[in-house]
Amino acid sequence: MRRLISWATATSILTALLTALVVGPTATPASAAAPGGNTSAGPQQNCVVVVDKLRPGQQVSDILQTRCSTDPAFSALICGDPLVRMYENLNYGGYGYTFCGGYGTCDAAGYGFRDMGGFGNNILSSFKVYDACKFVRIYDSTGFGNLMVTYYGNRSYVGDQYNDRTSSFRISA
Ligand SMILES: [Ca+2]
Ligand SMILES: [Ca+2]
Repeated sequence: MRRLISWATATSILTALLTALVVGPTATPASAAAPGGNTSAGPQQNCVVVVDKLRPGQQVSDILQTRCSTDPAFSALICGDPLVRMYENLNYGGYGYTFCGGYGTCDAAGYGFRDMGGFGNNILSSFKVYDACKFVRIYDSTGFGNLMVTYYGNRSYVGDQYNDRTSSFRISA
């Protein structure tokens, strides 16, 4: 009866299988999520979002432009009037989104983002505000539903209670 494979082939297959068995369990384990870390699928991009000013009677800022990059240094670009930069991790770490004012910094009306879907929904762990922008209201739901808290100034961590929940926000002077 004819052998289907040679001994040499059988040996190399066996070696490959043993190597796989040995290497498999030693593969890098998934690192434990740090507090404020993003454990769900995040944007994995650094994005700049230029938004229109809230008009009288308007609840939601129109988005004028969005540009993203996987380069972490990207956020330094083109943003004439940064309003707020939102980070996926605490202490201003990880990927993030910089929201820029299409018509200057914040005033009392400020800017409002109705839906963080596509802009890092449920990832927010820390943020920095710029210039006249001071008050940040974060909401658990889209459309400014379920206000969680109003912050004044930068936050290196939004806290366990509100971490990874922001789905819409307002920012104003
Ligand atoms: Ca996060
Ligand atoms: Ca939410």
